[in-house]
Amino acid sequence: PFLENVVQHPKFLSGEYDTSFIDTTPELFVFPRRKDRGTKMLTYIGTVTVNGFPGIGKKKKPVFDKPRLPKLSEAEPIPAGTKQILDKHGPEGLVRWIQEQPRVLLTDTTFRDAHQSLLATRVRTVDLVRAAEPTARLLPNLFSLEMWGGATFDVAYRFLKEDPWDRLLKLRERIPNVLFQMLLRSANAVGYKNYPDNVIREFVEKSAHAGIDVFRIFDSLNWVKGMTVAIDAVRQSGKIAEAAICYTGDILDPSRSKYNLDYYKALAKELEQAGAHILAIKDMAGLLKPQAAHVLISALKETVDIPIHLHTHDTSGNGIYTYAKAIEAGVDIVDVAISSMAGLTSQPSANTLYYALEGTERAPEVDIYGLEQLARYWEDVRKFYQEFESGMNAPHTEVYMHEMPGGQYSNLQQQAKAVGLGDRWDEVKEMYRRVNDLFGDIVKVTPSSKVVGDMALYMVQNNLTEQDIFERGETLNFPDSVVELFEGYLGQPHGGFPKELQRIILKGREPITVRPGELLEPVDFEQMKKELYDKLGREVTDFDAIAYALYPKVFLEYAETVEKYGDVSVLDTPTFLYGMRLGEEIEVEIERGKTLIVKLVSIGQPQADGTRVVYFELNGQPREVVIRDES
Ligand code: 3PY
Ligand code: ZN
Repeated sequence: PFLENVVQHPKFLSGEYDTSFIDTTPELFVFPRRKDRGTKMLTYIGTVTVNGFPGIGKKKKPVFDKPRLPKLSEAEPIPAGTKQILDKHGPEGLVRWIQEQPRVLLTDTTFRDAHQSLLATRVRTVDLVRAAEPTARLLPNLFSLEMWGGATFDVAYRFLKEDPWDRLLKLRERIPNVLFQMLLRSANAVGYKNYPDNVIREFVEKSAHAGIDVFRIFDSLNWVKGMTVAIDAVRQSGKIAEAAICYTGDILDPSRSKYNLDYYKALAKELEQAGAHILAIKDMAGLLKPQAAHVLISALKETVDIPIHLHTHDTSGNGIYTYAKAIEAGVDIVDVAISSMAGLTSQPSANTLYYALEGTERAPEVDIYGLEQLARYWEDVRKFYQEFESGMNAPHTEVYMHEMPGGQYSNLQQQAKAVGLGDRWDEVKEMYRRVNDLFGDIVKVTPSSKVVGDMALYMVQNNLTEQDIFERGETLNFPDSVVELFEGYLGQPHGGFPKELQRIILKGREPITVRPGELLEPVDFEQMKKELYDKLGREVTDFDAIAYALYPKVFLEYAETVEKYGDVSVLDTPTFLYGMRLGEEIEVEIERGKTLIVKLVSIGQPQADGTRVVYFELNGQPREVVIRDES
């Protein structure tokens, strides 16, 4: 207030006062922070040590080995790669280059889908950043690195308390040679509902600017109309629009005729006409069997002129065989993960595919020694996240029955436990399939898969059958997500909604049939930034504004955590997840060249007010913080 009075004084404004002291004694204007970074960080460490981490609870911190990082000479320049081809020759030039390659190309998903599918998306930026330069040096021949989008954006803010944009920028700085790829849920962006068109455009533009080159765009009902805004925005940004068909059903099963070969061929043609540079087949659950892969890829190669990129999950254990058949049929690019982060609900292993194709004409150009070195690093890092493993430890052919996407399996299992259905998990899986049939056999991928999951939980929890839904549906309170789906807010499924069920669920309300984005008011980003500035009391970036537009509540909670604990992304993962052991000493590099040494000395007894004093040493000086004991 004092300063405000001064700067608004007429004499100050007219320049009558001598203000040269501002320049000569700048230290007068350095104000102490409300709470210093060291104290905030100790408060975080103390809190996790005393109360545990969400999803892990309070567990004694295990002793982990230091991850084995490949030792590489930094004197050599990083080899050029696909990024240079795109930057020099543009999307069309890159597409021509893909078509000239006799060998199959690889996308490495270790930085995104692999950990989304195996470790509930929990891998943190520090662990990715450490692997970044070694990946750029050891795997320069990759087509792309899938490293962003899908659930990583939301989980970064929600659970990891870090900024996904910061991840993108840091990785880009260290990996200048390989294309960066993200998964974009069309009108749902990286969220779970439809957003206004201008939010999608803004998101694409800023992501492209920050470093994304290839956008894999899919719609959770394979509704092309819902994908056009995103495809156009990517084309406008000068980047690669990879439009995806989500694969469901079984083209070789005559009893599943809804999604037959003609369906996929027509869709492929439509996406090519909508402007796709590349066509992706997104087999999110791993349902594409080897012979079907051969039939599908052969047919699509004849249908479209653009390259084809195949994505699968190895849940059934058939992944490598499926890829071998697809590669035989001429697929251009396949998605793999580094072996120690591959298999099961993740992608098939890059290392395994290398050996499967060794000596053949289409064998990928990849350094197996590089893959093995990176596998050691990921084997060690994966242990940090052991509490987030799904517990699936063998091939799971039941996926052909329930058709659950790789990324959903462990999530739904957690959801089931949370509502007390942990011991009825087999029933939930069966019900998931029955709900699919009830809904008219729909594509199941985020967010439509979540709706099927919500309905399955709801039916098991309330002991409902299909017959109950039809007989007593009017009196039932369906989950919100189910109502939204049937209202048309996720778009339109192939063949339409089952009419009678729709009538029951909507209880007389009219569904929409247009693109939801046409009905939503555009977001006024300037106004939103002002609003956020008032809420946060700090400068608001374009990145913050987009995140806030996508998930206001999650973003504000993230901002609150940063205010309270500072930037926790700088902590090593074991400390972030488990806190510290008594007597342990760690180093935290809070910014380049500035390191804090933290030692946990002791934890005091609980006080009458429910708090404990936690005693640390920070750079050798005693420091204590008071932590509320939640137990
Ligand atoms: C996502 O949307 O996050 C997916 O990975 C879908 O498969
Ligand atoms: Zn996937």
